[in-house]
Amino acid sequence: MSITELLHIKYPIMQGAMAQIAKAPLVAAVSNAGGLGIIASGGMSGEELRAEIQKTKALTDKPFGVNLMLMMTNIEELTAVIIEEGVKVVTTGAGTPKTYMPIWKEAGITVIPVVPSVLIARKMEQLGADAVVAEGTEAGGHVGETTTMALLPQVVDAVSIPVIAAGGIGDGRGIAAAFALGAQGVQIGTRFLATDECPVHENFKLACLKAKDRDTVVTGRRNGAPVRSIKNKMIKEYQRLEDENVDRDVLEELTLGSLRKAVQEGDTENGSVMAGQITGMITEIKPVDALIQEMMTQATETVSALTVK
Ligand code: TUI
Repeated sequence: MSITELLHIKYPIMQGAMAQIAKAPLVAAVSNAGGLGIIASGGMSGEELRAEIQKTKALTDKPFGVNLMLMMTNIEELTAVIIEEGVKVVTTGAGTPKTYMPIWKEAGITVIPVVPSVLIARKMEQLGADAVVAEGTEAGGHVGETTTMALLPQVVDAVSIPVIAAGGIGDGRGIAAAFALGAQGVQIGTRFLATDECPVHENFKLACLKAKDRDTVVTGRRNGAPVRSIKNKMIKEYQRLEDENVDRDVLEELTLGSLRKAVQEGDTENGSVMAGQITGMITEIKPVDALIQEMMTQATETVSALTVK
């Protein structure tokens, strides 16, 4: 079954679940445009998630999903809300969904874990995942080590479930490249930050427009939670402290509430501006629908340009 059939969507585009950002306005815009919008539940309580699901339902009658960030401790509470509200697609990140998989499958939910390696992709297939998102280190936020270019074909060869590509995809050329490497769909996060409907502070969008190809960095590798974000004052301080080998708590204190600072208050110097490497090629804020149309047209043109005449 193709990914569009599996998810009941028009275009093989999923929206990456960006913590505190991927809420009803963006999720509904992506689903209305023919992709799959995904609510990021990381940091939410059960009732906050329920409210976000209900807001999304009020804005679209198309399918959408919920992402569960597995470093959270309230997954069971969030799962109950997902089942009660009848959400049919769950994606997972930043950990293994092993304990919850039977509950989700029992409830008839399509489960799509995000994976950073072949080993974890294989594990997810064995656990009963319906598809996997293979996410390269070009992505924003919590990342693995392998690039999309190298990871994707290796995951495609290793599993027999559909593979969706993520990390470093920001336009139709990227979509075409992902399909060339065997993906059946793409998940796009960063490019959706710079859209009219994205409910992130304007300064965050402007930081994405301004950033160039080398302006994102990965910090926190030593703590076991590597995160890619746009270099700023806070990140430079973090790197200085990391070089000094300070205690974990000192680093945690620096990053405490930092995502909120950037996303909600627009403090892009002292906050955490998580974004992927493709932020360097974003030049324009546009509506989600126009962006998706443009990307699909460019993807189709890119593929047909390969045809031998
Ligand atoms: O999850 C993401 N990206 C994220 S989550 C996030 S929220 C956050 N906020 C502050 C600090 C840290 C995180 C921001 N960005 N992407 C999916 C992803 N999943 N990348 C890597 C993984 C992953 C890692 C290990 C998936 C499975 C896994 O399994 C470990 C195991 O033991 O099986």
